Amino acid sequence: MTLSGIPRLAVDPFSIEFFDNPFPAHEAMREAGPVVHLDQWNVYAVARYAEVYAVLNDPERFCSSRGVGLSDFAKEKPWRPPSLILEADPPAHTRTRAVLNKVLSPAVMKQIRDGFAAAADAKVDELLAKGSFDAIPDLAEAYPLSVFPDAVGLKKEGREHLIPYAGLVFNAFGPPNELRQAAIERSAPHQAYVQAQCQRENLAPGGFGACIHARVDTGDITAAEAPLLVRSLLSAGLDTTVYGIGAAIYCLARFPEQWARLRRDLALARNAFEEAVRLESPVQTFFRTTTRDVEIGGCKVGEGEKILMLLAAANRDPRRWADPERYDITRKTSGHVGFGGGIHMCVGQLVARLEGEVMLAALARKVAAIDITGPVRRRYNNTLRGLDSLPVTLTPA
Ligand code: OVV
Repeated sequence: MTLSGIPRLAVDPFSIEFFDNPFPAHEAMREAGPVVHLDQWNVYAVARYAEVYAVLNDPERFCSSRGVGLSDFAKEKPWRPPSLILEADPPAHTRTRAVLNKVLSPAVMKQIRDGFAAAADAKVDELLAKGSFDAIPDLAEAYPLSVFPDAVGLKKEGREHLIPYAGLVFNAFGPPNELRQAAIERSAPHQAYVQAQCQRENLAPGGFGACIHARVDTGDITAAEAPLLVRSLLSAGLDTTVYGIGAAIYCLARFPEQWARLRRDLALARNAFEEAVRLESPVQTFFRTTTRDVEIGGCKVGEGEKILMLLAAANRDPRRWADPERYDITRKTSGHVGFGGGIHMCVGQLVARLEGEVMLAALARKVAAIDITGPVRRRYNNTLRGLDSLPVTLTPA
């Protein structure tokens, strides 16, 4: 059956079976056509690189202000007040984006780099002393938790809410399945924590949070907007890097020749992280909503339709990537959509890359081998792909 020539698929990209092995379904969606219809949730989807790229780069026809999850804000009340950057279109988006661009700029990265690198070194020394540990809680979570909340300027108390809050935000982009409903049901304490920490008086001077509030004084944003922009950092700035670093460790443990290559040339650390973001795509999907009748890849889609962008499938599209399943730390990774693309492309990408680079460089300098020593367990989320447990043993260099 087709809708004006658009293939209809029964794939549910938010089911446990899909999360356990999304790759055959990614291929089926790419091969079926440039646009497919997913009957389960009554949405269109694009899985090929060319169409994902086209949708990301046409924010006038494919908007974000109606939400970048399944829920259409024109039809349903959002579960929290919309993000002023993620869930906004130009011209509103342009002003808030400029503020976060400055707060997370290359100049700011230069100031925080040595501290982030020293913390990565210290974490690797501590883990080498242990020898065997779980690379998800003890490394992928522990390292970002040791640098990012301090960089934002958060107080010490209550930080245990940060990862559950982010898990909730990314589950909430999905359909009203068990994962989303359970996360929202348990969200009140996490939401209360985040709301309080976004206030100016709770953010240490010099941090990302205080820098956002300082833009109220320059007239770039209002006092009411500042806490919501801090909320974006707490929503998107921690768990994403946890999944990204987890992905990189998982790749380097499974591709020992790439690990050896990295150890021979530490300058590859930044691209080794980038390639893990391409291959694993910690953020698997985002939606857009059509603002008018549109054509994508020769297929007609009406106004007000949700379009699911399968970033992860685009990042392994053989039409775009040679040997797409291979983790190759010397690959030309530019153009991957693991950080999205276009005007909404990850505003925190420099922080993510900094954390990934300094952690992989510290490991490569101090560790001879990373061996997986126990059962690998997946963590299920409607948007994020990553592990819950990765038991490893490190051999010192
Ligand atoms: C990219 C992203 C993910 C989740 C939340 C937000 C952004 C936000 O702006 O709140």
